[in-house]
This record gives sequence, structure tokens and C-alpha cells, in this order.
Amino acid sequence: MTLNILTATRSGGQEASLFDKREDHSTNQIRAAAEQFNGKLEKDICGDTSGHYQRLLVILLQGSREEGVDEENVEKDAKDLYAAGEGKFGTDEEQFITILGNRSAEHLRKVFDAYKELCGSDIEDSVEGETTGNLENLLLAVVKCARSVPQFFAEGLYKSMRRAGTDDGTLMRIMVSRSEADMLDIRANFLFTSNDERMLLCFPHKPE
Ligand SMILES: [Ca+2]
Repeated sequence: MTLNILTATRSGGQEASLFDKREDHSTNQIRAAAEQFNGKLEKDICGDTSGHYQRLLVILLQGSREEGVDEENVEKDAKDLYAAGEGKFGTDEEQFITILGNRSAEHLRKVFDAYKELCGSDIEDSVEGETTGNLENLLLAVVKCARSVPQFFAEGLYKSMRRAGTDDGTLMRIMVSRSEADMLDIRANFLFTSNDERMLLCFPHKPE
């Protein structure tokens, strides 16, 4: 992971690589890496990025994501997300960043369900409609990982190979970094990702 971050920042902000360190490693691993470099990573990220995108990257780097489900705030978070996006003219990006950057994956999955009940659309649709560029891509990656980490990487593998020619950098990074973590789960998801029709089943717009 640390190599990925360093490679990304030293090469002047290959921002897609920065995504690889978000949700896929434990809080302790991220914290240990951040301490190891004594703030240098944060400095490098701040040098290469800006705005809301930078803020979310720094939150993710700190590895201080909450644990467990805060049942009392599931509905409130869903309402706050709605009020910050679909429910207002313009977008309160800070609210998206705070909730999606800090709550646990388990909590977020409940928030996503509550959100769907509240406004009838998936959180991904709101992120796509309310944000743009790198922030949008990073928020979507966070949402996808909260739903399923192996599915996120299976989709990454699929995308790295689906066109003529292969994105070898992405392919190698995923294969090496996940080989001892959850490659068997990724393989299982990849089977359902290997053609477009099945991909729709694997990544349904509306989870059942
Ligand atoms: Ca809006």
C-alpha cells in the first residue's frame, strides 16, 4: 500500500493509483503507514491535489474510520445526505465527505438502504448527479467498497482487461496487493464480471 501511495505522489499525482489505498486496508494498517512516514504522505497528497478531493483523501489517509453501526444515526445520515445533495440547490460536498469518509462500511450499508427508502434512488446516482471529476470518482469508489471490497477489485480487474490492450499497471497492482488478502473472493466476483450482461447482475443498480 505504501508503495502505491509513494508511486502515485512521486510521479506527480497519478490520481487513479491513490484510490487503491482507500477502503481496502484495515484501519491499523493505514494508521501504521501514515505514522511511518510521519506526515510526509499527507504533505505529498496535499501538494498534488486540491479542494474537496484533497480533503477526502486526507481523511481516508488518517485511517480514523468509525467502527460498528450507530443505529440511532442511520436515518439521520441518510437525511443529511439527501439534504446535502438532491434536496438542495447546489451541493454541500463537505457533508458527503464527512459521512462517507468517516462512517464504518457496515453503518454505511444501512445508510444506503435508508437513503433508498427515503428518496427512491441509490446513493451512487446522487453522487454522480451532485459531484464531478476526481471527487465524484473517489466518492463512488468509497461507496463501492462499503458495499463490497472484493466486488470493487473484481470490477477493477475486469476494466483493466476488457478493451483491446491491457492496463498492465492496474492489473499487476491488484493482483499483487490482493493476492494474500481476498483474491479468492475477487475471483468469485470476477466470474460474474466477465461479460457486460453478467456485470449488470454483479453490480446491480438496485441491490436485492
Ligand atoms: Ca443538488
